[in-house]
Amino acid sequence: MTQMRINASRLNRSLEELGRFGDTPEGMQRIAFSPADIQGREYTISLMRQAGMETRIDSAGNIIGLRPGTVPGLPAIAMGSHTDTVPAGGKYDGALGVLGAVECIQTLTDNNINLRHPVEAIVFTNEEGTSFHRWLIGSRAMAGLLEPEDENPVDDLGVDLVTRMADIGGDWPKVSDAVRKPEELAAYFELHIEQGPTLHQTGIPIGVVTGITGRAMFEVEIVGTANHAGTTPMTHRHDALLSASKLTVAVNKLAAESETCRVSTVGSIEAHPNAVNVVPGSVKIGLEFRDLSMDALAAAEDEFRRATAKIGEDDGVQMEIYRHRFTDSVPIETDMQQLVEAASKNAGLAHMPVPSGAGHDAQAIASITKMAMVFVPSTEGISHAPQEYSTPEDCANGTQVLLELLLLADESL
Ligand code: HGY
Ligand code: MN
Ligand code: MN
Repeated sequence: MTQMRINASRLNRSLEELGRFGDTPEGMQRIAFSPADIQGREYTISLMRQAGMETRIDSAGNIIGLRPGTVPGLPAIAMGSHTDTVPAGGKYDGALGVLGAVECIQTLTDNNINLRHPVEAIVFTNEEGTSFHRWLIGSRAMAGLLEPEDENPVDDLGVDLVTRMADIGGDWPKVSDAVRKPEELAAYFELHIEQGPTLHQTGIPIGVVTGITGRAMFEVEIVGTANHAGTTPMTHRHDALLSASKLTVAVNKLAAESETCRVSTVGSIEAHPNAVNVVPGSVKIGLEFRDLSMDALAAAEDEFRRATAKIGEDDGVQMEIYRHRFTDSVPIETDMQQLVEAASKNAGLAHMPVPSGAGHDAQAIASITKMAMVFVPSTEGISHAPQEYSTPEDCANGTQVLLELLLLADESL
């Protein structure tokens, strides 16, 4: 175990501080590009500078803090995550990975330790995708994985991405400048809360992430006939909300009953005109499937399309499916998992292999460099909710492992 220890109280203080930006009685509302997100980004930049990093914002709005290395020409070892949250989210998702990275670099500075490699702490833009309904925007931009649909979408308030990016210091028309070449990075490490129950239930403090889930995401517009709720006979209705409900049950059964994929969720719904005395004329739902197997996601899409067509026919409603590009699942290389195991041992902490059911910036960055992820327990496995919580000890443990990982990588890569 190295003598160098991160400063646990400083780390947890910064988590509390960042958690103030966007905190509401309903949970965290630090949605990407919002005023709270901008405040959280500015706070994080101030911590990076305090830790002695040079900071910059790339054209995709990613914040990159840099601590130079001692050996000229070596690629950087990067660590990071995101500071944006889902609506009514928690204080630890993303925040721990960013502030843990900053704490590691602050600890190096405190101890006057200079590594061979340059070290970077990165805040990726709009990881959650709450804004624009497209996730991993910053990390996919850095990895050169943007799609035509990312060119300049308009958000739910009618503001385009070029404008939102300018608000946070990005320059979306020049987003290609944000692309990093593989030779620029030696590795990327992401500390994150597990967002599931395994570590909490087993009492093991560190998760060695074995792979990150794939994801298929769709929106469906269901168009029926708006009509008077009091006068329209039941046999004369084309009730879009009823059809949406049948589709919701069908999507749920894909995972819950036929086990076509690991999980399936209808997470958002908009009914129009959303009045109790009007038979709903149109409804928009957002849904997603997740699985480590991309074949399972393809099978789920087939079953979902069949169910959608049948409900449309039976109910006499129109069904319009919008398919987002699938996010590929990413296995984590054995040698990188072994590095996390060694780092956990150096930190004197028990560890176990855990797959990630959540998506992460690491799965985009994996396409340009080696990567590894470290998990800490989520109390009761809860996340994406105000009850999301990881103890100060768990947060400090994960950050210590991140520091040990950085030191091992600096020697071995
Ligand atoms: O949705 C997710 O899996 C992640 O929290 N963005
Ligand atoms: Mn999340
Ligand atoms: Mn996250």
